[in-house]
Amino acid sequence: MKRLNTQLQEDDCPLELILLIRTLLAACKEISFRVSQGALAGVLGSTLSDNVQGERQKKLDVISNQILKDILSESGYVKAVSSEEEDKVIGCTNDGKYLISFDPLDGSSNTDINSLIGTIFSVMHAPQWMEPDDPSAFLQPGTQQVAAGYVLYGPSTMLAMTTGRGTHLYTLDKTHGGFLLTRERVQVPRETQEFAINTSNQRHWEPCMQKYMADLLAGDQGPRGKNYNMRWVAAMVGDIHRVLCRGGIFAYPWDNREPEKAGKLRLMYEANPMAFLMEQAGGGASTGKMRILEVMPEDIHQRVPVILGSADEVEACLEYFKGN
Ligand code: AFP
Repeated sequence: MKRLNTQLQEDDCPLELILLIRTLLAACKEISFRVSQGALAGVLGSTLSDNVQGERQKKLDVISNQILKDILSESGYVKAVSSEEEDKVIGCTNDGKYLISFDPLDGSSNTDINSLIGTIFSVMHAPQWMEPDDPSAFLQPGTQQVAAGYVLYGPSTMLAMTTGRGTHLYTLDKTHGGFLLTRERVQVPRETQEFAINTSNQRHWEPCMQKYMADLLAGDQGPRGKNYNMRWVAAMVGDIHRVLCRGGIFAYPWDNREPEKAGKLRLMYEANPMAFLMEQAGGGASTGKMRILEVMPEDIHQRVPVILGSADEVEACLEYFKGN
């Protein structure tokens, strides 16, 4: 099986980016180990503090965030990092060439039930003019990402990553400690009969999204003319992994429970990296109004509605948004 390094070289990835990715993955391997220790190491459960998003932090959120910050800031390749768990960006090395945004532990409410969780990351070039702690340098659209992916801490520890030459899946071989290529150039099937949308929120959505869901639920008796199945992991990283592997549509639309927020999921830490992976695998990625990767960020913690997955199903969903 091909090693990660070999695949990155074949994809013409610059040496410094390869070294950065390897450093990032060293941090993820450490997180994978900590996660696997679970209750034996006393890492389950919540802390007594809230993060910048106003969410109660899990102990593993804090541990994963610290591991990533420590390893990346000492690497020499990174000018600044931005984390879902941090209020402000953290300046690292002045001549570092890259900026990294990450959600250290997506789906962290799953930690206590031993279910899927993962680390999501997005890498961009650092502008030369920027001061390391300047958040404005991060405000680039997702089209500027040079690498993005996630590490999924499941029955196997898996990496899904793109550097703009397709989306590849790797599996961590814990016997020698390296990620090995286990699926090259993933192609998401264009059509699907599976959705991952938290339908318990349906009554809070915009009418167009409610109508889309009603038509999916009507199955072969409705306008879509086919039956759908539903899956919901409550960790985007797990749901997107399934969509990459066998197709599907994942959405977290805007809803009126907190109408001032554009959605639940974060543009820089969740939507952009997943949209890059999805498009590189032939899938679609939209906010309902525009391509996710073209959203111009105004804030590092900005939220967006997301619709991602099998290209034809995403298109079908977007038809309901037309004229809205
Ligand atoms: P946590 O990391 O706080 O568990 O949130 C995970 C998440 O942001 C995303 O990964 C899930 O798809 C989504 O929230 C689940 O949200 P609901 O709990 O509203 O279904």
